[in-house]
Amino acid sequence: MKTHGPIITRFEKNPILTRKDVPYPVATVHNAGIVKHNDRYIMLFRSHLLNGRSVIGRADSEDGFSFTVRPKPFLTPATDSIFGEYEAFGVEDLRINPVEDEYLLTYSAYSRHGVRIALARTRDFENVERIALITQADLRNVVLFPEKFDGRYVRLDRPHSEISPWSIWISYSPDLVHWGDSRVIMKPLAYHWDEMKIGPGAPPFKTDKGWLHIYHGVFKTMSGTVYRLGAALHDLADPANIIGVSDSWILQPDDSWEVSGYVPNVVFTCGAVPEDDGTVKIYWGGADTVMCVGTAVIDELVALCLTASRPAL
Ligand code: M1P
Repeated sequence: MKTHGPIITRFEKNPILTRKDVPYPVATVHNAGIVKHNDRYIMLFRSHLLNGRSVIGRADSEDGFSFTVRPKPFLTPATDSIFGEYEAFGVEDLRINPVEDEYLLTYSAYSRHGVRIALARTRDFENVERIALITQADLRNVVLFPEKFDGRYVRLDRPHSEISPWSIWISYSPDLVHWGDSRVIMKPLAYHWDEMKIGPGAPPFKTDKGWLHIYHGVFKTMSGTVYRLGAALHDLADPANIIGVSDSWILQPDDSWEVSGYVPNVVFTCGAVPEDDGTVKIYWGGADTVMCVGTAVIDELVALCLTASRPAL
């Protein structure tokens, strides 16, 4: 196991995407979901429009580092049906969840009623079908496991709660629409880098030792909050069982575009791509303003969870 030095090696040409790369007027490019589809990397990123509301853009890449943005946004707020009512203020922080033979898109839907999570599906990133609004208000950061367990879909989410610190919960569904059997599985740890709140980050991916989940944790300082990334390992057969959580963060804001921007001191992930060579590309928004990428060795992340672990609950 690595005992010193960075766990994530930042790409030397970060940031990989900024508002200057977008052919329509936006203030930011951040918090992108990403997958490798037909040997191409597809990134669905969030941008604040110049009225402060968010849409989702699409960028494509051959190598996972150099991206070209499509001329028009990929997903804008619906204007009809129940989705129109709940997406009126914007769509944010989309995750691309590869589940069985399709991609399930989970994203924050904002409206005068608060924030809730919408779920849509695509197979080709051309046709998108909205399925359901899968949470009530004040819930964010939903990621899905790539496989069903006992015939049910499984998700992680993060209710907004001032009563119990913002924690990570698990829920199950037979049909993607109705969710239940919810319970908390991971909490912020007092006097620790993630003591204020935690939230699911990238959709979990399979390793031979467990499902690896990169999450975000927040610490409150005298001059604001700091968003960092951590790693947790879930049991392969029962993802509600967390078998290890890295005691130390794996990434913190260091580069100038992570320390300063739309929201200072933020690294926030919505996507990671495991590669055949045993590495994983981890993507994050810097200061809610730009997109960055770095590479880690999967075995080192797993070892960090198993050998230097803090309690999950
Ligand atoms: O500004 C940092 C992040 O704040 C919120 O995340 P969370 O509710 O998990 O703390 C979101 O607005 C997120 O988009 C943003 O990056």
